[in-house]
Amino acid sequence: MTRLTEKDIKGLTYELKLYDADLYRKTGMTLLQIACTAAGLSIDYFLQQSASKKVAVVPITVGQGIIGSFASSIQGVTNYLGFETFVTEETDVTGIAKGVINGADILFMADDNKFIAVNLEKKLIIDNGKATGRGFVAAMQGLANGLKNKEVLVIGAGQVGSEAISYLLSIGAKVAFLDSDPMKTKALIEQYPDKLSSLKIESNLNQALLNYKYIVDACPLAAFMTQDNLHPEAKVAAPGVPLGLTADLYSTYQHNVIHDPLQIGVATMLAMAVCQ
Ligand code: 2YC
Repeated sequence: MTRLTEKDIKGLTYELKLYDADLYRKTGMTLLQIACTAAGLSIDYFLQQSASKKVAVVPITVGQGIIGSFASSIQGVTNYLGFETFVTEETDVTGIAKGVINGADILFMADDNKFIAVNLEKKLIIDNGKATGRGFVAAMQGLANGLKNKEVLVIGAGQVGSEAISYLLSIGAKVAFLDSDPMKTKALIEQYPDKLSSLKIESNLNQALLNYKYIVDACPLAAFMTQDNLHPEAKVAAPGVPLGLTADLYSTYQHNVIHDPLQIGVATMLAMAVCQ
């Protein structure tokens, strides 16, 4: 996924209540329900875990370094979902050590290439890309009143897109996808030999956009969805940045769009990390 900037996430923590209310209006699901649905665990179990498990977020300085508000935004989401969370004062290895010493059961950390949650007790690594793909499909189920037997276009077959495809197939949706890299397309088809009747490759983005009501935008292109090239009743799941819709379209059409820079991905990482 494209690297965040502080501008993308500033204020996220303070707006979580409003964000969750908006999410509920669009999908009929709360952030908690979306995360637990995507992770396949009961809300009761998640809440029971929140009473006893502690989360540490460790800032990582390697490569392009710290992103302002990144660690505190993660803490904001895990706190909001009921888990006691602290951001370690130290960074990198010292931060990891301090997190464990101060009793964290789950660590969140990200370098320039990977953003993970680690369940220390269960030796489990949850990747943000996978969690984001599942979380946004779970939210899309709410937006679409169920996706079984419905046709969904997934744009981009990278980490987020390929997990979205996998989850969509598992809930009985009919998936069409396209990716600029033919190798990724080929790899995906080979991954699902028994699902070929529910899996279709599209080759022309503009043509595909007009033909599908449900779209998962898992590609790094900015502002390629406009008033003119979308299905008139399109509903879009658009994880992360940059946003695939033009700012104009998003301002008038956001009631049919699920979009955030971190929230659903982090919430789903937490649910997948506490797993039942
Ligand atoms: O502040 C820090 O600890 C930095 N090392 C965090 C770097 C995150 C880089 N990754 C991204 O911006 C995006 C995430 C939204 C998920 C994947 N890439």
